[in-house]
Amino acid sequence: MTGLFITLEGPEGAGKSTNRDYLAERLRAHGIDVLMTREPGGTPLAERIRELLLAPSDEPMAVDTELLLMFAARAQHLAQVIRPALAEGRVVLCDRFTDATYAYQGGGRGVPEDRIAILERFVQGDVRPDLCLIFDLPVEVGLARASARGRLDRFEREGRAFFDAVRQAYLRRAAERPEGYCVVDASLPLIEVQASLDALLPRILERVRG
Ligand code: T5A
Repeated sequence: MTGLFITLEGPEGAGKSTNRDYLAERLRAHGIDVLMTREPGGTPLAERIRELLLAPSDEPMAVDTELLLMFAARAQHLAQVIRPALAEGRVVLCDRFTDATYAYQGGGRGVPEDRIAILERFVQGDVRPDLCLIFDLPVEVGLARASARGRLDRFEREGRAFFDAVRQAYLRRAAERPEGYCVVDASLPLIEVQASLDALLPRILERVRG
């Protein structure tokens, strides 16, 4: 039995966590067994790696260190949480996954895609999201939402050009493989974003039920 792996992606403050909770609630209302998780993180050890990645520090983190820590956390998350849940036939809703690496480390930091692809194959084997929902919105809108929460993490301190590159990288990936992605307009009021998810629900339920 294999489950369904759905990832939620997008720039800072796009509403991924809010909408992951909403989607889980809607799927559960249909009797679907849902596991919610996030990256970087998702296990105690991976959450410790997340702390290293997000904490601002006087010592600049080398780009390769950041890339490898993302995949180290992912390896742990896959082993402990994602693979077992999929093997049990559950629906996994994951707040960020490897598309974030292509967007942030690839688009934002300039790591060549083929280097990321090598690590993707090494760490994930054949595990790929069945569906990736990209919550897209103008950079300034997302940053305003994220900064309303107070203290900024290491990524949120980046400049506008970084986040523009992240957003474009996400949109490029969605355009290259439209069958695996769904771009949601996350700049709309929450109720309208959730209506977009409601519209997607039949497609998701059909895939869960095979
Ligand atoms: N990262 C991650 C990488 O660089 N590479 C990788 O491989 C991975 C996996 C942490 C960082 O790690 C980087 C990217 C990130 O910078 P994170 O914590 O998941 O990842 O990222 P954040 O984007 O910082 O998480 P946020 O919590 O800021 O964003 P969300 O989850 O998109 O937004 P959410 O749901 O918390 O909402 C933010 C606020 O906006 C409101 C919510 O109520 C909340 O207050 N909101 C709306 N307001 C108005 N209208 C709407 N439609 C709204 N939707 C939500």
